[in-house]
Amino acid sequence: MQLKYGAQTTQRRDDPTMRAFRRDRFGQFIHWGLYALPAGVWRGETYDFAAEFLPKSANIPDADWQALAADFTVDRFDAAEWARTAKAMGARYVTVTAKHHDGFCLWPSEYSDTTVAATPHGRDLLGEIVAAYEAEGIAVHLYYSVLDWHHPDWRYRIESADDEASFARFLTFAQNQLRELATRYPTVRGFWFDGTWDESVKANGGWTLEVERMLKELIPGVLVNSRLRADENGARHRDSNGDLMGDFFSGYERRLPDPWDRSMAEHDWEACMTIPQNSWGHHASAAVAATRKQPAELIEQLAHAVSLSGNLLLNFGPMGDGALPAFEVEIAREIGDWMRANGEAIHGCGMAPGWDYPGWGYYTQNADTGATYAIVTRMPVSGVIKPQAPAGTSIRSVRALATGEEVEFARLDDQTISIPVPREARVPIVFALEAEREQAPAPSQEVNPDVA
Ligand code: FHN
Repeated sequence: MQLKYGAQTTQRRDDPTMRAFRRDRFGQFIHWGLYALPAGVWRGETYDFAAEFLPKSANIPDADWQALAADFTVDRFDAAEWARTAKAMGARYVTVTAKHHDGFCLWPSEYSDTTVAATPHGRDLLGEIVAAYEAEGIAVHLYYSVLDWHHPDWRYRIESADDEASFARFLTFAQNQLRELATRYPTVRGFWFDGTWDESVKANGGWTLEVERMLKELIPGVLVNSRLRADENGARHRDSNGDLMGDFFSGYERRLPDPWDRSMAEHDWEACMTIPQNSWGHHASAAVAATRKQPAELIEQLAHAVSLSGNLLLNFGPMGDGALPAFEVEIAREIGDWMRANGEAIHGCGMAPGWDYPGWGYYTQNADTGATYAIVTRMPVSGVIKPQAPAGTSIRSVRALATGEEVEFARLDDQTISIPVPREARVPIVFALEAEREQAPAPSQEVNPDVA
């Protein structure tokens, strides 16, 4: 089907920026805005739904919500500290909410009346974040919610000529803001769109394409996630022909594909993940806290994503005063300890061709070096894992990645070995597997009497 606003190419990007994003594999998501102040609590009542949805959960009038800007004094905010924490965790890029659904902007946008300019300090918090992360060598992507609860011209659907005129104004506003962002922060590596699922946006596939073009013209090579885009039929992420729009698929949110779904490696993709069950912004509720994932589970999710050639974007929700909550600092520290010893199996790695999903964990492989890794996340009851190399290859040596020590193994057949995993080993444990093609049988020395 010939499409006007669908995918502009079926080719996968393979330029330096895309390759860098692909190699990074692990990013930090930051959700920070006015919602970090009430943290899910309004007038003494706790709303356990996502903290950033509080204006809706508690039915808060917009003026009361925007008045929070006066309390957004961010006394403990230190962008350099956030960036150091991310780096030590092993994150190679950050995606930060420039504007979330409530419309509040972390930069002093000239197009909006609800921005950091309305806070007592008036600081360009987004600019500070961009500079601090880039100083640590961490690439920055900007999250932008098209959905905007504050803007008078936002519409969920277009039902009248009036709606149409309002929404046309809204799209101009959003495009102006995006141009402003790309012009103020030209070093950013990506734009991450959200809040694009409503009928109004889906009816404006042409606008989504135009925005992608504009950003790529302003910042050559910039990455745009698939969530921005809709085609003329309202198909999102993938156009009506099934082709991916944008540079990488970003439809996995708080979930991951089946670990055996090897078709995932056909395109670039990224899954985003919360630490609690469902809050992106900082939440003060004990019930929400009770749903927090452990570092080992988050590492498992990272290994899972990389084993299917995807990235994981792990969310942090700093507090209203700008400090990172202690539990997030601790999680970042534990993941960082693991990454320092085992990051070789993550950064620069992707699917290990021919190594089937083993059940006890994940295989990853570095395409440049060919090194293959077995990341054990679920210890079999037997205490033994049995890696199986692809047909025609055989495993020659095994090394525990964290210690570098050679590991004894038994050969079960040409392709399969058995490795006893020490009972005291804390999963996720990683083994570096060296596999080689089996020697081709030596040519027969027998003389053919007919030609001799
Ligand atoms: O509603 C938002 C949510 O607050 C958060 O920003 C996530 C991140 O992917 N996206 C939306 C839901 O899809």
